[in-house]
Amino acid sequence: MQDINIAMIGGGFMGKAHSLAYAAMPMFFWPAPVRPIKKIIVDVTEDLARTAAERFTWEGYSTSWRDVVNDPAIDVIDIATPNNMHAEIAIAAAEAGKHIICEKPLAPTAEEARRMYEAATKAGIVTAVAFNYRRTPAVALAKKYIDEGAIGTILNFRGTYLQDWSADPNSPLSWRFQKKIAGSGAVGDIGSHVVDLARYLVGEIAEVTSVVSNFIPDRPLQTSGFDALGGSSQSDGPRGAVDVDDEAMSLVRFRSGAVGSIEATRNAWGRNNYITFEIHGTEGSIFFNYENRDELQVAFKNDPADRRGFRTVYTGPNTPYGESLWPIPALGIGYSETKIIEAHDFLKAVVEGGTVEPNFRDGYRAALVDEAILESGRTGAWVQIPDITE
Ligand code: NAI
Ligand code: SOE
Repeated sequence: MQDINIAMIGGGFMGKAHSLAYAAMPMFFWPAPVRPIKKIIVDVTEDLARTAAERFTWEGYSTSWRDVVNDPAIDVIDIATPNNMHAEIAIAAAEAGKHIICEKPLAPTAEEARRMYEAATKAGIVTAVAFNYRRTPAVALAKKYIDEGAIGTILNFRGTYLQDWSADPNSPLSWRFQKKIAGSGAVGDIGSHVVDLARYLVGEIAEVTSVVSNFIPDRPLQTSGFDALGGSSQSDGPRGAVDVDDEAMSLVRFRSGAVGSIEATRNAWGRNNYITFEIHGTEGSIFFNYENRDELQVAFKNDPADRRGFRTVYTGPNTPYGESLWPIPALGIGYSETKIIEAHDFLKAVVEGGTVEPNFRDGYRAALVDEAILESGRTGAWVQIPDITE
């Protein structure tokens, strides 16, 4: 089994998720395509980097992503920083010939995403963008049914990503509310996941029209050294401006002629990680809700009329990725499993010299859709998604 030396930039929330995925990948996928070696983790201060290395079991740590990107011992760069650093690190890593997995959204703007895609294409490296929800087995099962024609020609896709961690106006001014770091708000942060699912399941989006709103114009400045998502409510102290969107609702038209909607908000009390899609086709329908992620709801036109209706299929050993996960359906798929599968599929492509999806091309296309949603929110018009020339 080949060793692949990984360096990860950013030791926060995703630093934890990706570290766990590299450690667990060979336990699930055996024989594993590679042995992932967690060589170096990078963060902004000595203390953060050392703590991340110790906690997430990396061999070493650094405070200089540039040194690490140019280290000849490193094969793969994993970018898990806030969005504003993705492009600079990825372009340097591509120029150094490293394979790259980058967190979503690929970049704060489509222009930066384009530069990342072009640098990667020029370097001939393997890339992945971490839209991990595709890797939920029930989502992969939905894709299998669609590809097999089980629901016929797709007519309609209704997708949502609803959370409530920022619904309290006194929850802190995370970097996710600052345009210079995040690029956009709910649109890039969570709407992008729905855009990815829509592209994966239905195909390219041709045009969008949207309502994009901000309801909470300022939030308390953070006092701890860590970025907090929701959690602590602070009604005292200085506040800073929120200059990104809180919420977006879009109508979309796919190139296939199918229509649909995409909604994203982090202010929906009672919704936690409510990623849903309902897809209607000429032969049946599919419904998925990530909060019940072992389940896929399906309804087929050809069922006998007195039995027709949604039924639940639980993912397990006989559904996608089943042979590597747990031996009994509904034993429980978690967020970690989506990241473990993601790490497997990416590293397999690295060692086999292949490609994996979603990659930087997909990240760039998703960024174009995000940008069209935001533009339509400003103008009220339908906005077309430009073609990518290869
Ligand atoms: P975080 O704020 O928890 O962690 C980011 C880490 O990067 C921090 O430790 C920070 O100090 C470090 N960092 C910042 N600038 C750096 C630099 N120049 N060099 C080295 N380290 C640097 O953020 P989180 O939640 O981990 O988000 C990171 C990325 O992952 C974002 O792009 C976000 O959108 C994405 N994300 C994706 C998720 C998914 O489900 N696919 C879930 C959560 C985040
Ligand atoms: C916050 O909305 C967040 O951490 C997003 O950044 C992730 O992409 C999402 O999957 C979970 O929620």
